[in-house]
Amino acid sequence: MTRPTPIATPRPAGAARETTIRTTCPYCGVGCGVLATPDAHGGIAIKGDPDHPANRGRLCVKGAALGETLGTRGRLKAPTVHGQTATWDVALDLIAAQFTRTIAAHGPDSVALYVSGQLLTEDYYVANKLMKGFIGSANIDTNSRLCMASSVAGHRRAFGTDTVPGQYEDLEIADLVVLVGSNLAWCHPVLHQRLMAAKATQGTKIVVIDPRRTATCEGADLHLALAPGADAHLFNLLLCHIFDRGLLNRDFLPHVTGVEASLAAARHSKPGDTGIPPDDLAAFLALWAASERVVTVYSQGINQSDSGTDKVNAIINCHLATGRIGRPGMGPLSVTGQPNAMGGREVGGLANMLACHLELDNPIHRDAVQGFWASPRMPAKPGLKAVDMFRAVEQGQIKALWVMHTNPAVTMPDASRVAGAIAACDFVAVSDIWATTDTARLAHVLLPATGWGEKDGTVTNSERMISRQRAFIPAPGQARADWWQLAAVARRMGFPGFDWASPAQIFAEYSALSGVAGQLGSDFDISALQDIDYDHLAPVTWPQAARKGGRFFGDGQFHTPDRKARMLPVAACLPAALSPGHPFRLNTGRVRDHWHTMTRTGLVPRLQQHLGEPYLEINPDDAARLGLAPATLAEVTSPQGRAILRVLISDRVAPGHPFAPMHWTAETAPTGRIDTLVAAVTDPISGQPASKSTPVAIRPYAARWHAFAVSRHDLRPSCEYWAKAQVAGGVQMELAGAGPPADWAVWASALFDGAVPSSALSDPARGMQRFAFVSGGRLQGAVFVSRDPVLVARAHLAGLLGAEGEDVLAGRPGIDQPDPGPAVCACLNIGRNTILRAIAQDGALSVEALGECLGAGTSCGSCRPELAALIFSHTHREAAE
Ligand SMILES: Nc1nc2c(c(=O)[nH]1)N[C@H]1C(S)=C(S)[C@@H](COP(=O)(O)OP(=O)(O)OC[C@H]3O[C@@H](n4cnc5c(=O)[nH]c(N)nc54)[C@H](O)[C@@H]3O)O[C@H]1N2
Ligand SMILES: Nc1nc2c(c(=O)[nH]1)N[C@H]1C(S)=C(S)[C@@H](COP(=O)(O)OP(=O)(O)OC[C@H]3O[C@@H](n4cnc5c(=O)[nH]c(N)nc54)[C@H](O)[C@@H]3O)O[C@H]1N2
Ligand code: SF4
Ligand SMILES: [Mo]
Repeated sequence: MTRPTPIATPRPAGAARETTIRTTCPYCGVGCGVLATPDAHGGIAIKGDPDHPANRGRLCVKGAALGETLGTRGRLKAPTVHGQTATWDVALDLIAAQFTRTIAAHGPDSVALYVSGQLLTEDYYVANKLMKGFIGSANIDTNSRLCMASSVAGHRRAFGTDTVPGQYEDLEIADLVVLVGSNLAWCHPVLHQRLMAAKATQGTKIVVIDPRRTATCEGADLHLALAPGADAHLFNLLLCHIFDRGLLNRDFLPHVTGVEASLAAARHSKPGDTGIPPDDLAAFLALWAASERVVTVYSQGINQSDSGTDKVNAIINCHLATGRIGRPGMGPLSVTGQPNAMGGREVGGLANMLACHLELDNPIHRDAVQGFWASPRMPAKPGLKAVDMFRAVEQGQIKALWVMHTNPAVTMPDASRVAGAIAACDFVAVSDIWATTDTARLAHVLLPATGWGEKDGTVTNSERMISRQRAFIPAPGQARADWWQLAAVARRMGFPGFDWASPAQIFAEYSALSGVAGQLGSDFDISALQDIDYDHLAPVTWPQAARKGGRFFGDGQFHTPDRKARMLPVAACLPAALSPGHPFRLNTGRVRDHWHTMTRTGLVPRLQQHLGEPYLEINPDDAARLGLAPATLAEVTSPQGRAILRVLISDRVAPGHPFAPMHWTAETAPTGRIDTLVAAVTDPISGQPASKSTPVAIRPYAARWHAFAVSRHDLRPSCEYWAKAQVAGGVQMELAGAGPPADWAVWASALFDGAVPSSALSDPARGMQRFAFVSGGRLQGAVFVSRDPVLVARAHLAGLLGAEGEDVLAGRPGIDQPDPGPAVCACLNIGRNTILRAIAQDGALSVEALGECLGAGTSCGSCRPELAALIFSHTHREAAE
């Protein structure tokens, strides 16, 4: 198993010497160790920590670009009240007074906290203590409800506790790794690299189960393109196969209940329900049956479903039936999304949990936590889950809301309705690092938080490894840590027990509470860490005790009253049928180089070059039927809302099942906000939204003109469609509209904030207009308008920003020279077209050959699956996307 590695001492206080600080990446749940070293130019050099057991020195492209996200420019540096800068005292007093007043008038359930799996454990602990222990309401929920809730519910149903049985190392020991509803190559890239390395050395078989052919499929032996939502049918069929082949594990079954009932329920699933070609299905069943060491990794394709919890249990059923759990190289493994999704679960951040894996609905557990906190009250019933919480805000039942480290106006399903509810709420406080997020704009009180690199605490990754995030740069302005903000409000509300001076003290209290939980039988007992040297805490996996070997349940001991695991009968069902009005099922998710609402990755030009505009990936047959040409715009509507997205025609998605990414906001592309379309349908058990299957209608967006602009300064678009991305010299923007402006020169001037174009070129017959803005002899900006999507080498034009004496309009920049295309290798900025040319003309027919020829894929390695995909497309002569 992975053992904690001793780490070097972080910079001693006051030391002037440049010292490398060990910290943890703030993005995905892989939880990679990062070395941050101040460089000679006032920046921070970022490297993977070779001693961190999660990544052993590797970083993906997002992690490697972390240094470029630091800095204080544009940050929220002081509290604001009603848009005016205020002191901390004024802002905190106001929050405390509003919460106190609201509770006095309407009871504790009239206030709520909506927090985040990106909070540090210490922040989360304080939020939970304040809300549950002192305000006396369980109305604290987190964006983990949108993310991990179905896994939590599935674990608790099967194991009696929310415990992840396995570890990353299991992926390297396994003979077969099944990735279900997980685009691991893009979303957990370093874990994917570890898996690919294991495949290269020992031939690990990999199966990907996803309706979409993702980058993850490139490294797989088998891709099952199942019908959306059919996962429970598939795993029910697997359970039947296990039984029929005599693979039930007779030694393990005494530790399991519900075998017969589960099998009986599974018999109702038919191969045709899965949508998988019979040969592929048979190959999968045979492979799973034949591989004792099998890990089934699952993520949002499972969790974000109206039957997410059932899907989780259908998977776990197969592992329990075969006893393939909790031993090296085998088990179900739910990979967590956010850096501290797991820590939030441990600390009881969800509305239906208590701290340290204790149960809110267990009076003994409640009393124990209340006693430990010496708190006046403790809610006996669960609080509202995220979707219901914002409904209660809308209906005025929740009258004071504090949102911390999350952007629900963008990422909640039915996002416009959620934004409307927040806007209409009597009192809203938001803690963020920016003032301009879609949610922050709706706040009455805005609190400046310290961000990554400025704050201290712990996070727990997908394999239960607790690592330190450490500060290595000063906080901008008056920004303060999230825990500090919460504790300060709690004290002002008159509550005792919120007097910590540091996160170390909070961690000590939390570990001590986990000891109390341990005495009540909880598996989450990290009390051995309460006296550790917090500053020097090395990554440590719980349970630390060697008796468990770092894994759970191999001994057949579960956390149910009879110590047995539960197999759950799963009555598999498919998502509700589509209606003629909304005949497409919209799948949503992530792209490789962006993190959620892009408040960090959006700052880094090289992370915009891979996929820098909101898009709709749609099958060629659908596109042809709808009359959607490549690179035009599509209008997507659902009963909830409307979006305009760039058309990306691709047979990676099946007919009827287009895909769109979730990252764009009112700041970056107002009509690209995908959750304005998504229905707030939830899983009945977990309350997790089904973010991947909204019925939509699609038609061409009737653009009369398209434009592409580059500018050294921010632009002021006034048209219906625009999407902005940062480039090295400023910004670039795609624009389009349904009606042309009366005067193009006036329009261009308004776009450039009143600047007067220094040159113009116009050909109205062809719908062509071009304007350039030169000042001080240097190009400040340019905009190219055309009737059809603009043909110009974007990177080339953006690269001319700030250049001297460029006659960009007459020179038709870049049109007559090869366009490198969107960057595939973001580290070395190597475009898709350059790579395709190397494949077709130079015969670079392997990822290694592309590396030798162009350098592509030789830095962080995140693009290697896509390089493989481009080679595959070429050699299989597929229709170009
Ligand atoms: N680059 C990047 N990485 C991230 C993040 C990010 O924003 N950007 N966010 C992090 C977070 S918080 C999370 S939760 C994780 C999410 O990580 P993933 O879950 O891997 O990512 P998603 O793209 O949301 O969805 C995964 C896949 O589910 C598939 N899917 C849709 N419907 C179904 C279905 O019915 N069945 C099956 N089997 N599959 C289906 C989609 O096609 C998609 O490819 O990523 C983390 N890592
Ligand atoms: N359609 C669709 N919707 C989805 C999903 C999907 O797959 N499809 N996925 C869902 C999932 S799994 C998730 S996890 C959510 C993620 O959704 P969100 O959590 O809403 O998205 P983020 O952009 O991560 O929001 C984090 C916010 O915290 C701020 N911030 C950064 N650092 C700090 C800090 O240190 N302190 C404070 N207080 N603030 C800080 C950032 O500026 C940003 O505004 O989206 C969900 N929504
Ligand atoms: S794999 Fe995840 S944790 Fe590791 S560097 Fe990339 S984003 Fe960060
Ligand atoms: Mo997530």
